[in-house]
Amino acid sequence: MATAVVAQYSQSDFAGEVRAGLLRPGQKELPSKYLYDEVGSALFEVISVLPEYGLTRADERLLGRHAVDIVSRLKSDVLVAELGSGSGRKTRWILEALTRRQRTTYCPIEISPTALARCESELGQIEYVSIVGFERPYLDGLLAAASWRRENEHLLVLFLGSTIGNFDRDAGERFLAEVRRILYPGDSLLLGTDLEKPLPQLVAAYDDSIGVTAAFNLNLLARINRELGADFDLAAFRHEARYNSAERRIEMHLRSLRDQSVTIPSAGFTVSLAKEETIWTESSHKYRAEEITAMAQRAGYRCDAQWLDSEWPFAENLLIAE
Ligand code: AVI
Repeated sequence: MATAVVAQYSQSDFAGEVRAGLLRPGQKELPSKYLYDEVGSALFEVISVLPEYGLTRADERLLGRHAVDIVSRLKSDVLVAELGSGSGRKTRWILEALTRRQRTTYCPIEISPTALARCESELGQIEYVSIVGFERPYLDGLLAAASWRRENEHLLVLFLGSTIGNFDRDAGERFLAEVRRILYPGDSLLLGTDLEKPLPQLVAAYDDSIGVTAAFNLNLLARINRELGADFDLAAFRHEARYNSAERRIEMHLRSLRDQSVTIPSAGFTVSLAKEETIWTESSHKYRAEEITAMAQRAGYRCDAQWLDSEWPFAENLLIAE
């Protein structure tokens, strides 16, 4: 695999965002993108096979069942770019369906070098597929991948796994519009979205019985200890997953079990936490199928087709740039 450019979050970006999030007035926050260091990405892989977390299996099932139909709806000659490729396992279905009709260039866009390497070992063996990886944030990487397209080649952007749900609803729509600005009319975006489901099922998915999601969440504090020299006592925090019904999202928090103060030398500050105070680390918005069609339209797409999973409410949406 050719890897085009290296650009990870710098330690000073990390320190600055940790400082801003923990010193902000009111609810303390940490950006969810920092959950995914090497340990966090490995824990997320485990989450994706937990019995309580049906999201990844639903995404894979839909792609496995409908890849041929999805690909048949695309204009011919397609360059595939994937935002946040992860391990690339789900993408195999789409690439295999495409290679029945064309040689395919696949551009995974990933901030994590480990995930890019895993993606290459997972997908690099598919005949007629060439991989060009971009180790960059999504939109930078997409711009770079778009510049690889040949004349008459259409772009198929994959944004799977309901990562859109980790954006606030408005920010998600703005993001779709920004992706649209990089596309030409007729290009497409395959968007995976987790749908609303009964509360017990939803909460269990983010608070599993063997504590993997708790470890995933707490690893963010452990990462700050490792990389910024902080002294978070992990035993003094508890993972919490709660459903915010007004916003229709699961929120992950870390609850402080006592009054405490934590020093983060590389970010140059000390923060006090009261007993029961929480640090908000992630939101996972849940959608309604018709809401996605409307949101896509406002962002400059037409929803060509939607495939829904019957076991775990989840939608695969094929959006065409207008
Ligand atoms: C990556 N993303 C779609 C996951 C989700 O379901 O929001 C992240 C996750 N957080 C806890 N469990 C899974």
